[in-house]
Amino acid sequence: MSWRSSLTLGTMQTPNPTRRRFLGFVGAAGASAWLAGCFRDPDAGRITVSPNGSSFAEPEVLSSESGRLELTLRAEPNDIPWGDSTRYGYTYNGNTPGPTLRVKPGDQLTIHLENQLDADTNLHTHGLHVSPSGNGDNIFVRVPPGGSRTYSYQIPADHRSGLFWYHPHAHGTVAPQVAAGLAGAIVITDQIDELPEMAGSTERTWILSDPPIGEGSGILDASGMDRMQGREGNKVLVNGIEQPDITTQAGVLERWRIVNASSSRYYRLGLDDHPLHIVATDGGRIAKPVSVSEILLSPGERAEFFVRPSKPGSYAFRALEYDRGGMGMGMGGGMMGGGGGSEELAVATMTVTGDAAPAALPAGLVDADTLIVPAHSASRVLELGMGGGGGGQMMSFTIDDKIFDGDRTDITAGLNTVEEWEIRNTSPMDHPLHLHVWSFLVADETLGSVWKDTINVPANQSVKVVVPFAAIPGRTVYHCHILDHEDLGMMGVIDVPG
Ligand SMILES: [Cu+2]
Repeated sequence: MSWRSSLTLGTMQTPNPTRRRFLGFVGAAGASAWLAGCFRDPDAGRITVSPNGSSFAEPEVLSSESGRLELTLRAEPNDIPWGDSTRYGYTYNGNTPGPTLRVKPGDQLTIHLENQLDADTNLHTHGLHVSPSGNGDNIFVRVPPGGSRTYSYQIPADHRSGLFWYHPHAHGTVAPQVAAGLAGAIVITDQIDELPEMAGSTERTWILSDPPIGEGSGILDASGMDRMQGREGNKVLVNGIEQPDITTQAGVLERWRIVNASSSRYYRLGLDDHPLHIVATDGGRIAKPVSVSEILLSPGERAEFFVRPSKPGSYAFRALEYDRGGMGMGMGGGMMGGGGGSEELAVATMTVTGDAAPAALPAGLVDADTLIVPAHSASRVLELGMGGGGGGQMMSFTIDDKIFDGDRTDITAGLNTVEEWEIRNTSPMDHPLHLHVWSFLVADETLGSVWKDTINVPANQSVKVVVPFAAIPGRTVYHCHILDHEDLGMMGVIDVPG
């Protein structure tokens, strides 16, 4: 059995004062060069973004009231403010990321999607345990240019709390639309969020993206090689801002919720001199906080953790080097690419004032009984593979040797049964597998048993997950969350008949 961890516990990074000072200097220079900062224009309702050195800011937050949240999301191309210039991208209601939606278990969420793009789009609520049928989380429906559709999601009364997100899922256009900016956070809160340490913390939601930066729709084009490798931009943005600065005080409990909304980029994240006290993985909260030195977030994954600043200083939050493998075809030149190696990048800076003892962490979160892996009645092997591609043809990206066909059902599972899936990756690059609607349990070597909906399967390795097909029937998909791979066909259809 080969359980693998997507959240890895390494040794603590040895502090590197030289490097830290250097990054701090760059941050300070950026701040003085871009005095405009980040602010909300009350007339346009848009965030004006400096390319570098702005304060941390979050999208507009829309919260449910009396069990309901209803809103319109208008997807449209826009020239997004970028320093004293603009960059081309896609926005929801004029902004990227779109609004953060805060709801509770039992709520009804209604979203009127308007498509002002020149291609089909639609909406997926990533990680929500809601119906994939009818007007629910139905990714088979496509909304044509100029069209609209009303989505209605009944969030179960026993839904786990945590960070989820929404983005388009119209097969064939997903990677460019998400890369161009169409994403937003969904936060589900419950009694865990009311624990004194949680409620008293400084909560921040981070949407990480690496959009193409430039003018005109041509920036959304990607070469065949870029699509096979999975497109990556040159800059990492936090809520649309490059290298924001977080200002906080020693003794404050910072709580960060992070979603990797990049179409392909992996983030191996670490904060100088501060362990990360994990509270939740992408499927929900864990039993009690666990300290790690770094986390790896593949596309689609989320994490929630505490940071406990206690000493004054400026600390870099960085994406460390990560090699997610690559094509490595090595034939005829030109196809070597660079593989998927990401270089180290500064993501944000935390500036701490004062000197105080670190704040206390909550002793417990969810009841450990909710994390017990149930016995399974069926086992299944899924194989993620790459093949073909000779003679100048595009390489194929497959699950069980098949390319996506929405009219074909690949897996049928019984409602309220439990299956164990072994996901094998026979290719030389990592693929993060995401299953819609039904989260699964993973025995993480560091965190113990956790709920997840997206799991990285490293190159030439395999992982096992246990999936309870609980309560909600329907037909939907599982796929690689390197979204170019999904668009190229690395997706299958699962049906859980009611
Ligand atoms: Cu993939």
